Amino acid sequence: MDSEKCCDSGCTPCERDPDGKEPLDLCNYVGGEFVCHSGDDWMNVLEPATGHRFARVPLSSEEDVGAAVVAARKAQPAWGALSISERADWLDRIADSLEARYEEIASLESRDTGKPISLARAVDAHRSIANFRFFAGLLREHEQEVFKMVDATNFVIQKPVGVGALITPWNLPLYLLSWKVAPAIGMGNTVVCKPSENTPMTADLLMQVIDEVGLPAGVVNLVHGDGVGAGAPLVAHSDVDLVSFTGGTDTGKKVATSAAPAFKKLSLELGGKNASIVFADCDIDSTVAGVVRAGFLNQGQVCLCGSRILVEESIYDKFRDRFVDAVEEMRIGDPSDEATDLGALISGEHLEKVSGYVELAKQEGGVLLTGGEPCLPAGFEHGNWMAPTVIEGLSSDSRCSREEIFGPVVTLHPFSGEDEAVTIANNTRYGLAGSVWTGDLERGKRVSEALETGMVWVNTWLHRDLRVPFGGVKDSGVGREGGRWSLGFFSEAMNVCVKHD
Ligand code: TXE
Repeated sequence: MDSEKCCDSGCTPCERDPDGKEPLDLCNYVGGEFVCHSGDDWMNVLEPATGHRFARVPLSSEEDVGAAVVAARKAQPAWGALSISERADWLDRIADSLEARYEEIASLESRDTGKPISLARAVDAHRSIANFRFFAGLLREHEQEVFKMVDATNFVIQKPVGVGALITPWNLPLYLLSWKVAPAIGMGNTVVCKPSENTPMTADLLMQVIDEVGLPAGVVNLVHGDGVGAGAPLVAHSDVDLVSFTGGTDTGKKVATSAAPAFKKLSLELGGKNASIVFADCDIDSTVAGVVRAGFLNQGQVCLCGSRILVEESIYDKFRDRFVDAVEEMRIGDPSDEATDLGALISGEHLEKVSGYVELAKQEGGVLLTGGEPCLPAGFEHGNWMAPTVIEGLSSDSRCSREEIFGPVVTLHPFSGEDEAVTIANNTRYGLAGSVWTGDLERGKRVSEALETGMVWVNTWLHRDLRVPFGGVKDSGVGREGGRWSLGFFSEAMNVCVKHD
């Protein structure tokens, strides 16, 4: 993005920054200090809803990444030597400080991502604090595993891995960054965070909090920048022992290619193309509401979104009509309005990608039942807006039915019988999540277990217990985080076998 243009319409920032203020220039956070990046390349941070520039993010380089890794390495021995309960106390201090800034997190996240303030409050701010509190509690409960033999005892020691690279995307910025930082430092690692260049603001706020609580210097570091300039050098850095990545599948491949030869511990949480499977015996009122939420939460920009809706033939027409009515009732517009259900998409580039899939759907024989065009709420002409879109009539083999669109676009597919539902649901390169809506809970579990995914919800969606494993299969990623799976990933298990009489 040209630093002199704040959007593709060619206007200059001064015409578009209504308050006329200079944008806030963000800094990196290295070794306990806010520092400028070594270069002078910047990227504008634009409000997705208005296109207004409100900050600039540094495009850091390999040199900046190197300094952050050095700081992390230097801090790791002392940090790793603390007791697990001492580190848990630090997580609670961070949570307390975040809690005091709850509303600020919500409004900043809403402004930075374009999501409705109600969502930023209920999901992003709430969960970011909960992540630190949850892992503080889990660490305190964590007991060393001991396996006794007749003549020996095995002690399992979970040691820190070392320096971790935590790379996060733009859809749930602080929610996902905190999900990684908390267990990573809780298990004694030190980290270098690289948030998305599209949504750097709450990562910056987290560094302010970390600075305020006085976390020892170098335990958490942050380098802003894009994938090529900062992300890739961070993954490749010879002194990075572990990489936890959440983002797109194609980028995940690049990360894996770079990390694998050095045998770095690697966790990849990637894209999804999840099915919501609706059986005729479902409670249709709660199912329509649940499947609309699963399809369009965060403007469909969640890897867990149910973007394919499979409906048992006998209720297809009735469900379709009820579903489209509910979609059309959603309010799209000003993210700062408490009544808004749908905000803007993250960027003009992403809007173009999603719009391209709608055009492709038409070419693939799809019929648009609602939506399908960019919409511009009054006063938000420079935002990235798309009306929620519902498409039917596509083959389950079509590209739009198998590829991740990651926007407010869902496809409807009728099925007859469980086997066909499972076949359609599994007919994609992804395998992250799904949901099954039925009055028969045995069937709900049976169909769930037949899905090639890492997670399934029955008669609900995104109902999260942080103790459970989170992750996917196939092109949705490798590994699991969450609960003890996070503690396991962010540590190296060592067994000490002590012989006795
Ligand atoms: O993700 P990227 P983006 C999907 C969704 C979306 C697509 C791209 O389909 O359209 O991914 O979104 C950093 N080495 N999801 O562009 O490119 C990058 O700077 C190291 C699903 O946000 O994967 C950012 O911080 N790092 C996903 C992070 O990786 C690199 C949520 C993610 O960027 C890098 C978001 C590289 N070579 C998008 N290139 C989910 N699973 O929820 C980029 N990065």
